[in-house]
Amino acid sequence: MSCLCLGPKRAGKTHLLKALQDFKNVDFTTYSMPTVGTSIYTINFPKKPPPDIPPTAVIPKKKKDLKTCIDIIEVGGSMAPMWNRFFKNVAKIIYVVDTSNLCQISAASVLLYSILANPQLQKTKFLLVLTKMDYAYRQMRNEALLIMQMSKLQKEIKQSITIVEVSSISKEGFDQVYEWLEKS
Ligand SMILES: Nc1nc2c(ncn2[C@@H]2O[C@H](COP(=O)(O)OP(=O)(O)OP(=O)(O)O)[C@@H](O)[C@H]2O)c(=O)[nH]1
Ligand SMILES: [Mg+2]
Repeated sequence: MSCLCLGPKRAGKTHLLKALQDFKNVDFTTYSMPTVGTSIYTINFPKKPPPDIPPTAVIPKKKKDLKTCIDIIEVGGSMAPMWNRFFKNVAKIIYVVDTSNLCQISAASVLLYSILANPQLQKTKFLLVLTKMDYAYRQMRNEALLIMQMSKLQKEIKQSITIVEVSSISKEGFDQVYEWLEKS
């Protein structure tokens, strides 16, 4: 079972995945190249501080199958006509939408509808990432969702969609993304 990251060209997929992978090593100064084809990113879940356990408490054994990381495949926006070639055995899809690009939001939603309608993805879990929230001229969450007609769409689909506002510059929303990725 795989996890895909999809979204239109320059939506912010690569930047998001690199920042989730290692925020300190993201080079914000260079122009990022479009992803031609696919790229794979291994994302480690942040270590949680140990809970305060009283000295007399019985410490439960660690679950062996507890996941510590996840591999995510980014398929470039320029590959949109071919995205469906990657839809076999997909457990999760992160769908990235650039909220600073008004013209792209409605186009992004049309692409999202076509993905949600794909018979191979009826049991897939979706994370809708409204990104570039650090821009002053972005669309606010409700405006972006209105343009995408999300409330109407959610009534018609079987999949569960989690929506999160993110900035790959300020790390806003990262905790929610990690939490969603960690949930099996
Ligand atoms: N201000 C701001 N800029 C961002 C953010 N995320 C991405 N960007 C910028 O948006 C541009 C496009 O980002 P990419 O991550 O390359 O976009 P992509 O979705 O991978 O694009 P393709 O690979 O062509 O499909 C880059 O210049 C990024 O630095 C963000 O959260 N805030
Ligand atoms: Mg990319």
